[in-house]
Amino acid sequence: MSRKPVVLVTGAAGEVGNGLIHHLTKSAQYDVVALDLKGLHTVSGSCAARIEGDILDRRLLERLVSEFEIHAIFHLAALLSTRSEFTPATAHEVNVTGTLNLLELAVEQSRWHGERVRFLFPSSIAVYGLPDLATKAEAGPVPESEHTEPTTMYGCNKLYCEHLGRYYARHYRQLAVDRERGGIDFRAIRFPGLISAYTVPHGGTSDYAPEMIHAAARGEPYECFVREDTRIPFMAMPDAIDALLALMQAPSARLSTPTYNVAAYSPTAGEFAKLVRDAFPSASIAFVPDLRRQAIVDSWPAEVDDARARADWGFAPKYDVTRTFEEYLLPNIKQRYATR
Ligand code: AKB
Repeated sequence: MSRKPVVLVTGAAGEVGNGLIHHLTKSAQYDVVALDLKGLHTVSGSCAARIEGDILDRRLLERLVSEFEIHAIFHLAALLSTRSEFTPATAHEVNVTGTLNLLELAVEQSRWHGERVRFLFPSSIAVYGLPDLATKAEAGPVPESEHTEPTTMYGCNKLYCEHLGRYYARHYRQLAVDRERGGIDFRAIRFPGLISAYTVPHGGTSDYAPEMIHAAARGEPYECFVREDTRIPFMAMPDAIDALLALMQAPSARLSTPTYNVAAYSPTAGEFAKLVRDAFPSASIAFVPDLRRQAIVDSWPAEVDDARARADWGFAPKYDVTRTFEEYLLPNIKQRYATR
């Protein structure tokens, strides 16, 4: 029985998933299987299948092996940093055991069709843990190898899964007599805060930027939960999706590491608020720091060094902060709320 060669996207109904599937199906280069717990009706594009299910459901994953020939996986399903702090054990289950389940699925798939499965994993700036603001200020653009001491369950999960992916790609069954070669081609991107014109994230600690602009577009007052001087890296969602697609398509020989930093700009929360007020003069924005969430964001770098991504696979964000507002956010976000 022939199975359809497909690309599997988990977390398909999420912020990144929605945009990624739109691009994947538009190119018609891939048949896409969209998997998420719920919300798949929001996924645009003609998917080969939309499956509502849990990445912790091993019987469901076995069914995927029997029905599809999976050649690439974008594993986007995760609980983000703030939400994970309220349910750390559940976050570990979803973020780590869920990822382990998908890696096992990829190995099984590779056994069946004999090719390496490209496994794209969205890691995060949350894997970094700067110990204090003085160190954060002195650190400058942080490279992949420094300050990887996360202070959140989510950051620990993401850092561990980077190593888990590297293990499955390079050391899996290393003591077996019939050691299988290279079932998985694991590639990870440490994303900064992501800003979408179409969706607002839930449960993240970088959410203040997208929340602020969407509140202004809706004409609602916004209380920002971090200080005005808070600085971390951000990126427009289209650049995040382009980065995932570029890394997936990069020849393995070009890649010097499994995990890459990417970023585009690092405004302070106050600078972001000025851009929002310039765009929405009646915007009501107050800074009311939540000291516990503030401590998380203060442990994340102000900037990351993405030189490796630029050198190895040509990462080059299209949107700086000005273009993000003028060409991406404002025209789309105004239209989004005008039709509401
Ligand atoms: C979060 O805030 O948890 C995420 C992230 C920075 O990975 N948006």
